[in-house]
Amino acid sequence: MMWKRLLLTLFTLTASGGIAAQQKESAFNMPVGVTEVSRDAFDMHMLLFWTCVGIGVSVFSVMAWSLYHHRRSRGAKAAKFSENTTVEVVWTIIPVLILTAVTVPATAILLKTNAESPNPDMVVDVHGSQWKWKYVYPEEDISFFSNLATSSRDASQMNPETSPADAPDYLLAVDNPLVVPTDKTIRLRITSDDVIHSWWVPQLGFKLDAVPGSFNNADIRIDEPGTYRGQCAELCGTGHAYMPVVVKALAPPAYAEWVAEKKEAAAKEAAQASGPWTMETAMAQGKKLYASACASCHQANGQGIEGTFPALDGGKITTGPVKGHMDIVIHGSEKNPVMQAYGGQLSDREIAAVVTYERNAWSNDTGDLVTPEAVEAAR
Ligand code: HEC
Ligand SMILES: [Cu+2]
Repeated sequence: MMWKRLLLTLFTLTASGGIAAQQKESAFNMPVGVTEVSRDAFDMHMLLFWTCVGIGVSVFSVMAWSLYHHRRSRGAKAAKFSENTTVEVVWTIIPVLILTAVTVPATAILLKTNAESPNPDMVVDVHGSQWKWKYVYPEEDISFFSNLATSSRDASQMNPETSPADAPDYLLAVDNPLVVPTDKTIRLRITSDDVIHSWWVPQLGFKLDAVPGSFNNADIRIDEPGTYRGQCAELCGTGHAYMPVVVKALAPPAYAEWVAEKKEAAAKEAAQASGPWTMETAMAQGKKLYASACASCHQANGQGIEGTFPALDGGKITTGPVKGHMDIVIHGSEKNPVMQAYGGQLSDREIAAVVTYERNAWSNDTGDLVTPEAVEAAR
C-alpha cells in the first residue's frame, strides 16, 4: 500500500530525527549510503527537509489562524494599506539569513564530494563507452568490461515469455562489477572512449561525468562491504539505459583474493592466446569477445533485433566471403555508423577470433578459421 508506506516513512523520518547513523533505507527518501560524503549529504538533506517543514508549518499556521479569526461573519474589516517597510525588510532578511546558514555547510559538503586526497591507496580508471563500462586497475594490470547482465538484456527485449519481473535487479545488474576494497581511499579517474557518460552510484554519494579526451578524478572510500548499484547518468544514445554501474565492495582480505584470482585467470588466458592458432582457441576467445562487445546489439543467439540489428545467424555477410566479413568488422558499416569500426579497438587476434566465432556459431558452419595474419592484411 502506497499510503501506508508513505506514512510509515514520514513516521520513521520523524522518529529518527534524520540522523544518518540511525536511518533505515526508505523507498521515499534518498539513500543514506556507505561513504562519509553520502552520509553528510543525507544529513544536510534532512536538515533542510525539517527546516522547510518548520517554515511551512509556521507560515500556514499564521495564515489559518488569520483566516479563521478575521472572517467576515465575525465582523472583521479589511485594513486598507499598501506597503509596510518593516514587514518587507523582515521577510527579506529572514530568508537571506536562512539561505546563508544553509550555504556554508552545503558548500563544505560539496567540496568534500568529488575531492581528491593527496595519497590515495589505489587507482582505478573508469572508461565509459557506448554502452558499457570498462575498468582498468593500472597497478594490478587488471582490466575488464562491465556489460549489462544477460538476464536484464533478455527481459528487455520484446519477448512475450520473459518480463522485467523475471530479471533480478532489472537493468541494474552487470556481468562483471567493479570490485574494490572497503576502508581504502580509491582514486577514480573517469573518462570516456566516445560520447559523454556519467558514472553515478547514489549510495556512494558519487556522480562524475565521463568526458572523452580528459580525466575527471575523485576519490571514494566505502565503509561497508556490499553491492551498490547505479546507472549512467548522461544521455548517451540508444543504449543509455543499458549500461548500469555495479560496485562490489569487499573487505581487504577478500579483495586481495579476488585480485589474485583475476591475475591467475589473465595469465592462463595469455598463455592460451599466445599458443598455436587453432579453431578451438579462436572459438573460445571469439565467444567471449562476442558476448562482451557484440551481443548487446546482435544478441547472444545471433538473431539480432529485426529492423534494427541484423541477424548474424545465417546472415549474408557472416556466411559469405571472409573478406567482406572482416571488412565490416574492421572498418565498420558505410551505411550505418551504429556498426562501428572495430579496427582501432580490437587486436588482429581478437578480430580473427570474433569473425571465426561468428562464422561457426549457431547454425553457421563455414568451417573457416580466420587467422590474425589475414586480419592484418585486410586492415
Ligand atoms: C551498437 C550496436 C552494434 C554492435 C555493438 C555491433 N554491431 Fe555489428 N552491426 C550493427 C548494425 C546496425 C549493423 C548493420 C549495418 C548496416 O546496415 O550496414 C551491423 C552489421 C554487422 C555485420 C554485417 C551483418 C549483415 O549481414 O549485414 C557484421 C558481420 C557485424 N555487424 C559484426 C559485428 C561484430 C563482430 C561486433 C562486435 C565486435 C558487432 N557487430 C557489434 C550494430 C552493432
Ligand atoms: Cu552512458
